[in-house]
Amino acid sequence: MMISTDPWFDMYLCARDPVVLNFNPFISLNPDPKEAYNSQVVRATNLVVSSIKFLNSLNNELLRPDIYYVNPKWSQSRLFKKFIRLLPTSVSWYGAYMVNAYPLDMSQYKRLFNSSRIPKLNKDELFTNELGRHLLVMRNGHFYVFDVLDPGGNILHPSEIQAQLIYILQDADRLPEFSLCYLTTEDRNTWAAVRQQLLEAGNEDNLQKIDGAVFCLCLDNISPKDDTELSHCMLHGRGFNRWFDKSFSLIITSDGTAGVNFEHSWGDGVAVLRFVNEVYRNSTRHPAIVPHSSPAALSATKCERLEFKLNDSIQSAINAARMKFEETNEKISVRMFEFRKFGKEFLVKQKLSPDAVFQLACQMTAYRQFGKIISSYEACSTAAFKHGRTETIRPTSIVTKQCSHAFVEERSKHSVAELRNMIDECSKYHRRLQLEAALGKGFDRHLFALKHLSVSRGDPMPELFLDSAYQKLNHIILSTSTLHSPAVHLGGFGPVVPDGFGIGYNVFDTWVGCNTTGYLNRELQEFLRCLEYSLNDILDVLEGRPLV
Ligand code: BUJ
Repeated sequence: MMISTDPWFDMYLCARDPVVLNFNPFISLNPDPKEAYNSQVVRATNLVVSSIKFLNSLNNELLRPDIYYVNPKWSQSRLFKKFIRLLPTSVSWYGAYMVNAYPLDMSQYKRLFNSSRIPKLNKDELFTNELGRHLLVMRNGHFYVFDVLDPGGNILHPSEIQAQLIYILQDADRLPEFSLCYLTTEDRNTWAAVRQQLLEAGNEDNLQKIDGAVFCLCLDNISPKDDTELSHCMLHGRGFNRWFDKSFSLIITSDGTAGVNFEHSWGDGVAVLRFVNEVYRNSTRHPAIVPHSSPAALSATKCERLEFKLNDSIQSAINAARMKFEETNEKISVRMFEFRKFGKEFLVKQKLSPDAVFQLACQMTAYRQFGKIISSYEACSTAAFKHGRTETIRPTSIVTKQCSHAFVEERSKHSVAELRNMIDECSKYHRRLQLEAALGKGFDRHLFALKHLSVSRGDPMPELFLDSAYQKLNHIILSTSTLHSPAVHLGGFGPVVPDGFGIGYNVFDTWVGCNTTGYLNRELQEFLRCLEYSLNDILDVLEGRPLV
């Protein structure tokens, strides 16, 4: 049976570009505040245990629902929690609605664990094995699996998980000649064909173990020296220690830095962020092991190293994938940006929307750099709806164009009060766009659905979709996404077009930060230079100084 979100799944699953860089984003975690808990094995063990606790809560339907609170203070209120708990499930939604709290769709969570995207010719498939009880661990390009749950759903003792991880770190001391991982960086049709060869060569059991594992833990043999290196590591890594098709991979570097790289077709940032928040909180507040905990004796459980049968044809496919991957990695730049002169607190006092101000700054920047407005995208969750995924907020509008034009081309023509007024208008308008998108009143998914209907009926393509304006609108140069969380250190994703930028950002309490990616390194650098200029201009006007 066709369900209403199938076309959106198809959009992802039919895409033939590699998932790495083109689709998979990453979110990296803050370090554990207790310094000594950040060694690779301690952090990995604690995060694995917290992740499995999350999985158990999910499976036992004990996970608190995701709720959007119009008045966030309610989220902390015991009275509210008690009130909701007492209501029968059939009416709990109405109870929450009465106090302006809106339960969100959580249907994506069923694919968070035990899931993989399987490459198939022309359209991939999503696979989930709810019965899988084993963890997939990658080290130096080798694959290991061991059970982290017993048949009754009990978590393996943390000291045993610790022992298995220590064993794996010792065992995988060198790289394999051919690491299968590179195949998951391939374009999807090529990978689908090689996967078929792998199956025919007798690797079915191993592939099933990978696909159905609870998740993939990547124990990396690298200590990133700064946030740029960390972003490269989390976004694409070196290819040989990732399985990019897994619903998510928890990556832990040698210095205990943790992050999640996730495949995007099954779900969106909201579900992954909830998971990240919970495991960060649980692993730091209730760590399963402490730095001097002794690992269990190994005999209690079994850890299996997966050995693959690779013929000449598969080996050359791995080599080809590796070459392509390394070539693409050479081209992608990651640049961090920090603006320390204001943040959310200042903007809120100015009665402005922090998100709107950041987006306006991006619009001004593009106007300054390219001399025109360009196609821009801000991701917005539509989890308020059943099976909701995302809508696009279009930060480019008549008001942002006028404001950008005034700031870039007519710097001395307008009074400070006039410029301030324009910023206010942009903020108001952006708030409206955000609300409309979240409430399903954006236009992008509407047009997407109309196009889908037309194609599925075999109609000739309506002119609208062939129009150059429509093409331009969908050649997204500025692809942006934001998230706020005390658990998150960094995040990022690749550009969606070869001449575009991927911009993960956050307006923090006292500063503005973004992590940007792009294939055009010089343009990306210039963008960030102009962004700083734009934010300074905005600050000048907000503090009553004329533009110079
Ligand atoms: O729009 C969609 O349907 C999904 C989008 C697609 N796209 C990434 C192309 C916009 N997916 C998401 O929005 C998920 C992105 C998850 C990562 C978000 C990263 C945000 C980074 C915040 C922290 C930055 C701090 C920098 C400090 C220097």
